[in-house]
Amino acid sequence: MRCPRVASAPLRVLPLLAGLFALACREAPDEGGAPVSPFPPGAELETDFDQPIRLSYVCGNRFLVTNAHTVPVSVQYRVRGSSEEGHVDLAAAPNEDPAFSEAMLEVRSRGVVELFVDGRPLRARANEGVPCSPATPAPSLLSAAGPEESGEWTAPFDWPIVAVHLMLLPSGKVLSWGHYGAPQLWDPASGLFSEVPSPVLLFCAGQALTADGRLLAAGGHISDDHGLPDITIFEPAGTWSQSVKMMRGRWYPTTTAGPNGEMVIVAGQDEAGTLVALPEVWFNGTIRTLTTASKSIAYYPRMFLAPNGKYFVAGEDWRSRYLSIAGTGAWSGNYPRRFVNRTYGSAVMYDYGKILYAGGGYVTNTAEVIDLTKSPPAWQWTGSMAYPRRNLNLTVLPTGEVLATGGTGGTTTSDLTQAAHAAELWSPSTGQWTTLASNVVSRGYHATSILLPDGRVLHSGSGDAANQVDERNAEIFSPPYLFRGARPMISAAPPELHYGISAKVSTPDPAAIARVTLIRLGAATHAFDMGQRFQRLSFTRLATQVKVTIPTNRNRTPPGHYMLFLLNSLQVPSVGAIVQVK
Ligand SMILES: [Cu+2]
Repeated sequence: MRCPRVASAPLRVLPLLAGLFALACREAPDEGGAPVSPFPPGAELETDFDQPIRLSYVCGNRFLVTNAHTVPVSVQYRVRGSSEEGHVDLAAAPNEDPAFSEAMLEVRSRGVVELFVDGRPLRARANEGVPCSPATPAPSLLSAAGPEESGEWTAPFDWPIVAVHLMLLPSGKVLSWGHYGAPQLWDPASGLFSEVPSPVLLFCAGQALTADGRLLAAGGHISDDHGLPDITIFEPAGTWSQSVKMMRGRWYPTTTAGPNGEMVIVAGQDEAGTLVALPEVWFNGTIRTLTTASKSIAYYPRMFLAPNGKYFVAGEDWRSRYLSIAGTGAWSGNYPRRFVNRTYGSAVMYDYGKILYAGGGYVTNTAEVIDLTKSPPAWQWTGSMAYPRRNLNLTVLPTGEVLATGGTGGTTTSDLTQAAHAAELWSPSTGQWTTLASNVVSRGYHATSILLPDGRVLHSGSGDAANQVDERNAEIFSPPYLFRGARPMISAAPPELHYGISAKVSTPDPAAIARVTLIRLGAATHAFDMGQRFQRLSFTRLATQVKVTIPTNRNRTPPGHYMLFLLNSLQVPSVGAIVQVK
């Protein structure tokens, strides 16, 4: 269980607030007569990530107020241009992550909401006029729908450990590990497990596949909040090796594969429990530190290789940013999300340069998207899920739709009373979510999901911490597309696809193929899959094949292993062929 207090060593509230007031008051217009807003023009656009009391817009007339102080605070609000006012009592920040309390504020009038403490102006935030989510559909409607509309779950089946980390390997087998017990290799074809003991305890490491198909895990577990400096590699032959050590330990880091075979490692807590501010870049058994890119970022950052070749950290911090690993490294940009607190929300690159971020916090059903092919990029609202959830997993499907599984609407890490069982499917074309079939097992903290090559989604984990039930089992979801008639078939695919060189994928009926898509193999933990990324491939139809070409842009398709899918016009995918892009 993770309980860091990132930026909140006990705060001396009064002097700090006084400082804020002084600043705000100095900027306020000094006029008598008619009531004038004490906030400077444009104040509602201000970003206030570093401030202990934050105000953010949610949807409709709803706002969220958060308090990072370790004492309760009462704030007053007004709605600009109306007589509406009131107050919000904020509890002290809890001693767990995220280390702030929050309260929903729903106002009657549409207008800028202004926040005050003891009558002094603190923050203002515009009402962005975003509709709130549709009502949760009635369970009776859902159970009436067939699998061609709502998909279908298998019954839970045994898994030898809690699969806190869940990875698809180039062999098509699934590697998993948790806190207790040896890592396990599962063969989906036979259903059999084999134990693959690791040289160090990899619980809470950050893992992703390298360009040549090795699973690289950065860090590991000494104790809660204390990480190992090891880099441990699972080789394709099924054995472990140890690479060069990092400069400091990392517990809760993220590892992201780059365009030239480099593996970028950020965040995590070291042997002493201190956040490691400097990223490191592993390449072929060597490691370098980005000495000019110091930034303390919390939790497993939701990081993606972006179209510009930099690494986009979408969260969990409110402000998204780019990390450049050129030279000694640099951070740039400042793209605040629409929703401030997405702690243990999930994020996925659902198309080239496009990221969906959903859920998280205490607890939201909202979601937002950003398009990194635009400059500057900006987060935009998309549809909200039917169920609020944190510790959910987002998994991109061969269609480019995104499946949300698991997680809980409970406001503490171990509260599974509000567990979300229904899978939900997000459409990139409409921005709307559809509620699908429900699984059986409540999966919250340490739940994991990955896409299998056969187009189903493996959902496992939950437990091994936070006094939760240890779920040593898994369930598999078959999305609706598997109940919509015959699947296209890949009769042969080349094991390697080379940049800029066309390759032929054999299929009995090329005329039926409407789309070709590519998804990097998944590597999920802590509500985030560090491996998966989706893209569409252009193709041409031949007599018994489709011809595809991997674009030469390595930022689009970093080298490594992907599932290649053929889809027909009903959006039914083939079984994916695992191919290596190089
Ligand atoms: Cu954990």
